[in-house]
Amino acid sequence: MRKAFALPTVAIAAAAFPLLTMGTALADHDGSYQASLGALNQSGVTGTGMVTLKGDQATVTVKASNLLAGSPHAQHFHIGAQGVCPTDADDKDGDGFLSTTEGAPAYGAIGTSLTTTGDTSPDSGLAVDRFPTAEGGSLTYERTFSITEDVQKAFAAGTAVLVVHGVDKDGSGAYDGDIKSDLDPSLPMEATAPAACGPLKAAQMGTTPAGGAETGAGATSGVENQAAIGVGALAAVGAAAAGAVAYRRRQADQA
Ligand SMILES: [Cu+2]
Repeated sequence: MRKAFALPTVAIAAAAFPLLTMGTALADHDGSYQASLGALNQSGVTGTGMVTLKGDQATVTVKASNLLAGSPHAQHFHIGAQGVCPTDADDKDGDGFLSTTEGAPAYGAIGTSLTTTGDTSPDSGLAVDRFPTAEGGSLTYERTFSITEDVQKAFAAGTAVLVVHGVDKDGSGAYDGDIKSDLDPSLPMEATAPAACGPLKAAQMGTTPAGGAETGAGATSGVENQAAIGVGALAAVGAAAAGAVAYRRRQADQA
């Protein structure tokens, strides 16, 4: 009698288990990551970055101060290198600037562009009209969007680095100067040189109650976000191109 009951129970449990695991499975990078921003290029910039990952959805918060006021600041997750920040000693060409390229052996290439709207791919790396402007020298950024698999893996590997660009090195109050950007020679170096950098390290795990991840609400909102980003990205291609031209015109007028 007892044996007869036991078999169906096991069968039911086995049938239910795959559904249960699908609902509760955590990607190996899920969790919170934090960066403490340190100054590069003697910018004096300080700040913090916080990223919460759940599947491909990233909720990103960046706070930074002592930035060039009233100017846009490109910001990215850099990936694929050592997961550390360069120093001014990495100014290999000795032009007085640690350029974005000179920092790449330490922090890698752009994996995600932390734009305010639309596309977040590396293609938007210099879409200055869609990066936050530091009103009064400070910026606060928060956005939730999907990140690509290579960036997810970088977080898991501890090689994702938050970098904020744009430094008024000569103190003129604008991005200017004779040295041109290594990324886009139509821009001054000051507009693209890294101003602050911080490796994104896994924060304390286990702050989310066990079992809290299986709620359906997060997954639903994630799908909605993806749809919204898809539509936004199409519109952004044209806007980014127009914005970049306008930006260069403004810079040219100031020069
Ligand atoms: Cu960058």
